[in-house]
Amino acid sequence: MPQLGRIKNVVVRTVVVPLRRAVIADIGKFDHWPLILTDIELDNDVVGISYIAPYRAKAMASIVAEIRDIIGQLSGCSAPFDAVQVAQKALNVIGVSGVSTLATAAIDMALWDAVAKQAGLPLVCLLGGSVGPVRAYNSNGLWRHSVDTLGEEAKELLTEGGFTALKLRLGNEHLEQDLAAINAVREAVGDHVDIMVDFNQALGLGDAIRRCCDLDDQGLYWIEEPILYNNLIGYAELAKRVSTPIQMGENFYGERDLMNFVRANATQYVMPDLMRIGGITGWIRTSGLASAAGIQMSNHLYPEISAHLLRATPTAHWLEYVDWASPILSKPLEPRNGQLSPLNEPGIGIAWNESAIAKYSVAV
Ligand code: SMN
Ligand code: MG
Repeated sequence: MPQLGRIKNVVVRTVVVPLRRAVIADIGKFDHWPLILTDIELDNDVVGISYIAPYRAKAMASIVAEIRDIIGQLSGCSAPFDAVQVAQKALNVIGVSGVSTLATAAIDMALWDAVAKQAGLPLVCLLGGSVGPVRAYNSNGLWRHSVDTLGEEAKELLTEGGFTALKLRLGNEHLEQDLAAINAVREAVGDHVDIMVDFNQALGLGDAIRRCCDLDDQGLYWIEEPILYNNLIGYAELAKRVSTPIQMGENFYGERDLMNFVRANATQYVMPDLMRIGGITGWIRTSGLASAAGIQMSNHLYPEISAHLLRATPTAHWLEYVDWASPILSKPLEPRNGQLSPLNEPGIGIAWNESAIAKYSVAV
């Protein structure tokens, strides 16, 4: 009987890559994007790889240290389920959310990559699905910069891969400024493009109720994270009062966060982020709950890996497309007709461009 290999060696590297368009949102401004790359080599020579993007370059040192700590607890075991159990038990004493989950996710995804490579299957096939297209929106722009440039940028974003849906970032001080941003994009793209909007937690609850109700007649596809991500009671109030569907979940840490929001009827849509939800294991657990609750589920970032998972997610909704990891990938995804297909090769959908990694490498 073939068996999973055992962990022989782990290499964790850090890079900071340039962004084509600076990210400007209420949570911060970023013109570069830090990535932690984890390579787990097994004793059968299979190498499982993953990346996570922790936003802040200076935060990488603590996460890398935690990845190494967890690897030290695994005693060579390369089964993702077992590894997550060990990591969650060990990290319980310092808190399972936050850095612990990010580090666990990095390891979990590299181990799933190794499992898929040992099976000789793309991740989606290992999960019982098939390789094929996923409907996507282009999230590579429309940040909170001057309203004068939004229309042109919106047109560019549509042509970058035949997209029919875009995400615009809001959360300006005054309603009129948010309306001007929506109008600029709508006038540029016409009536047949779906516009999602994202507040990145900019508003307090009272202001959010007022602002979202004021935007209800704008034909927006969803309103994302109007208030602080963990304000469960506030989201329940918003979901009840606002007619445009509420989207959130990029800051869920593990499947229980989704369960709590579902039980409170606190959101219409969810969009877990692989780094925070607990990697592929966390996604699988979460997608089961979303399916049972009948809640449509999109991804946040990590399009290369999420494309596999969405094709095995019963309530799959939209793929968020960003190309931020593309500078260090040898086979970046190519959007066509507003869709993306997961890489049709064994693994979770990523392969390194080693010379680019050397170029963008940073010490932590
Ligand atoms: C976002 C993602 C990454 C950095 C800043 C903001 C945003 C999204 O919340 O949903 O794309
Ligand atoms: Mg968001």
